[in-house]
Amino acid sequence: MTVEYKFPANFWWGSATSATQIEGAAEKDGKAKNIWDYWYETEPNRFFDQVGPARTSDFYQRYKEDIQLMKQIGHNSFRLSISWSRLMPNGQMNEQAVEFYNGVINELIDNDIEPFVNLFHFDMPLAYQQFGGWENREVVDSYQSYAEMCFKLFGDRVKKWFTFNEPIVPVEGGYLYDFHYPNIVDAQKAVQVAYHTMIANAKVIKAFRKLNDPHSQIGIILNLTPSYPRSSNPTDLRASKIADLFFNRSFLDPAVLGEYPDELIAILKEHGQLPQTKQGDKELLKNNTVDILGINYYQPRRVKAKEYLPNPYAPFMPDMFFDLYEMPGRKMNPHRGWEIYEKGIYDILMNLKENYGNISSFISENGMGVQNEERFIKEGQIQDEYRIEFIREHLKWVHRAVQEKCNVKGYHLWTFMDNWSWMNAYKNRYGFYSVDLNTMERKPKKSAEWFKEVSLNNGF
Ligand code: BGP
Repeated sequence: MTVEYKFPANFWWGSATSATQIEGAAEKDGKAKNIWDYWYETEPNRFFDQVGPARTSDFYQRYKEDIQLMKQIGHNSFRLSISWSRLMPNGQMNEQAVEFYNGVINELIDNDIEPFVNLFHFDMPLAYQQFGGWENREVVDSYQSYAEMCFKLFGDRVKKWFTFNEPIVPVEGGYLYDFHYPNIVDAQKAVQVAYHTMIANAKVIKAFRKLNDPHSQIGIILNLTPSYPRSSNPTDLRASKIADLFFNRSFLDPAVLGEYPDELIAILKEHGQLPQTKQGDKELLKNNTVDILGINYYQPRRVKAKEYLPNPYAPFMPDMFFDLYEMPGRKMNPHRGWEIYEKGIYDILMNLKENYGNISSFISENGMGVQNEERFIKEGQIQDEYRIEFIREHLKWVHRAVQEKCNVKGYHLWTFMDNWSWMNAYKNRYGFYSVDLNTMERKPKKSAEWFKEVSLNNGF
């Protein structure tokens, strides 16, 4: 077979998951509640089909079988997250959780799959949220203790660590647009939460560096949404630039460059929205940037200048500076309502090369959520041609970025098996494997078999 799109040696092929979305066992073996357990308990109607995080693919009990399935499709790496509320319920180490995560990590390594471990994937322990979560700077210190505990327990075997997955999402969902707990709308708090998250990132990196393990790396995973203006009209360009500042550079710049963009600070200052800071924060951020960046890419952001003048009395929101724009003829994933624009992944990588020192990166999530995939079963298998095409077309652009010397080292699909997702529960399926929630049976979709070939050939 000729491999037209060949990737560099040792490229990481795998998939990504998160604790709340796959583990199940939400109330088992000493795990404390996180905000998702609590929110579901109090407002089940907000979740698709009223399905909560307790009802998911049960990785907690089936991880050995699942790791065999990863191996069967050629994974050489896999991302999981550790659940803070499982590992340290009530602030103390939970032996049963240690045993579970040790089991998973060892099993992965024994099967030649490198574990990529993320410390925080949207799942704030309820006990800390009751003290304000990331609004409260003391929670940053608790998070640091938890991270240090993880390094101590698993750092002899885990060599790729991540401080956060998509830290902007809890800010948007929890403090601006009402799709994560505590679902309040308050831009000032949103800014503070965003800031504390990056302080937490820097503090944990600082603690990590003290371990002085030359074989380990630490990074952050950001959802980057390249911002494209409707036209080259200066007002559209300006609107697009501001959207980029709010939704990409607010995390990308402090994580990689160690400082916030001046333009972002100027806007927040002008509107009285600067966060509270402490002496020494600037140096902390500057001296503790990431080794590696995970890029989650699903969709671009199309932006135009505001149609109408914003109400001068309305509270501050990022959207007062731009409107979103539906580009005519754009390709859509109608299930999730997200635009599919494959070249976006290349634009992100080129931007990192040109403006962020070509930091070492990998595609940590990319994927296509589809409803009712049973419709596509033929001869007992889900024929998810659309997913194969989705991955292939994105990979072509990643390949081109590699040719142009972008420092990108791998591709992980979201996700390994169909799983529970935040408010959407089981609505959109993303996995290489389908999961029957009644029998818990896993079955490979066509994309799993295709991806196996890609991984084994290191290209396609
Ligand atoms: C990312 C998250 C994942 C996952 C994915 C798909 O933002 O990191 O946790 O859920 O998006 O999105 P959704 O499940 O909302 O369709």
